[in-house]
Amino acid sequence: MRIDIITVEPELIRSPFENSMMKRAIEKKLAEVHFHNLREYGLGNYRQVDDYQFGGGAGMVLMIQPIAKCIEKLQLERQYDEIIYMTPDAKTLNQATANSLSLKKNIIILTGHYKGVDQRVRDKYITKEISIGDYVLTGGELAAAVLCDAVIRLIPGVLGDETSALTDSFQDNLLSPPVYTRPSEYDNMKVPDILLSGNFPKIEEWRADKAYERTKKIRPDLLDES
Ligand code: 6GU
Repeated sequence: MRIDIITVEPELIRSPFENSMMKRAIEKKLAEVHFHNLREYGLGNYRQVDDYQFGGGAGMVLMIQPIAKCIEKLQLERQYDEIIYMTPDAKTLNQATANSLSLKKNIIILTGHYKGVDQRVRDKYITKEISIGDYVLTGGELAAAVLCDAVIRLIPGVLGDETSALTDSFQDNLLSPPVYTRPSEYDNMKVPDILLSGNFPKIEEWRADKAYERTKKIRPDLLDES
């Protein structure tokens, strides 16, 4: 999978890709990530990328021409399955979206900044808009890193069996059950006997019950979805 990220803050977003799971995925050539500094496509000697909004109001808006130039240059080189715009005024990212994006070959992610991008960018180029939650970040860069983490870890071969994404919270719309490790007793708090019993069918049953219990208590809305 190839991901092209268009941003005005490439340095802000780089480090998650240089560590941990995403670094390994890139080293194994299961994912390829390229950063494009929007400023290099800016207008005039000052490489302008934003301007005041028509109609007045606080905050700058990213202009269409630099974004168009960058996207169209990329499109000359390959076909893109999705051109995604990260913005708080969109549907919230969930596991189903991450699963479906992990099957794509080439995607572009455009990150907004300031007041966002000129609406005509969204109308002309964007095929999917994603928010990562109901709160406002200063820019879409960190949100893009979150999206990439959620997607890249699902690419076959990125995770080993022992960390398989198939047992994650949300993969079946349930939160994960509690987990324990040594010691089996700490400060009078004991690990549930069932987990030490060696009875694996019973352990799986216990985990399923706990996952359901936890979901019902903390995120009952998940039980209503599908
Ligand atoms: Cl994708 N961008 C920004 N700026 N804020 C957000 C977001 C995205 N998702 C949640 N808050």
